[in-house]
Amino acid sequence: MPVDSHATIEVTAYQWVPPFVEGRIKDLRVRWALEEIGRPYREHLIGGIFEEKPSEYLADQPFGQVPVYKEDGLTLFESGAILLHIGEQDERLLPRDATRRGQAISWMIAALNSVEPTLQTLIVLSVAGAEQDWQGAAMDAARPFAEKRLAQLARALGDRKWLGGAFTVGDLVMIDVLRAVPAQMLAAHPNLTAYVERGTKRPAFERALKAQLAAYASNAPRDA
Ligand SMILES: N[C@@H](CCC(=O)N[C@@H](CS)C(=O)NCC(=O)O)C(=O)O
Repeated sequence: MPVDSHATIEVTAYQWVPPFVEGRIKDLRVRWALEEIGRPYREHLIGGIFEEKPSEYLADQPFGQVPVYKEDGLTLFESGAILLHIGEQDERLLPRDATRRGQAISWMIAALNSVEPTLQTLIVLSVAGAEQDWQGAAMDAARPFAEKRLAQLARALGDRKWLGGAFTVGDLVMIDVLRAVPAQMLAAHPNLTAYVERGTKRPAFERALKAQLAAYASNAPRDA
């Protein structure tokens, strides 16, 4: 429901990405958060992921990435900063109570800063190292860092439903980060597998994913 061409909030997304990253682009986090609180947004589709970004776009997002978020003259980049801003507007994503709020922010930063980098290294090596004779050794060297973070996270989550008790932006980002974990690596931690399933079964997540995929479906290049 929240995709609405007349909405005051604007979220950038790509018109097209290669199939293997469909559903994995980070505007999804922003769409998901807005779906959770029922805030409408309009999409600003900026072309293909590999296209050079125009200077006007780089003025908003210096690294030429998505997402960018605009609302009433405010322009934000970095999904974490955007989610904090959205959370400020609704305690269903960011509790007002200082302790629970601090936990939610801590888990969100942990997802972005402690867990995601270990997984990104593996992803970069799997793409950039494809068919290179050093790939296996490089991935073997990087994998223990990701495995250690997952084990630590599994221990911290324990048998709780969400990291801070109730669902927050911390869970939203952590679950999106964990979606990139290879299935057999995640399977070592049944509680993390169940956590990701719980998050991605939320109707708001399902609507956000559907909206992102719909943008690609209507804009895919003919020769793709
Ligand atoms: N730290 C940024 C990362 C954003 C990001 O990685 N965006 C990717 C798509 S998921 C992108 O636009 N990549 C294109 C590029 O780096 O040129 C955030 O969380 O917003």
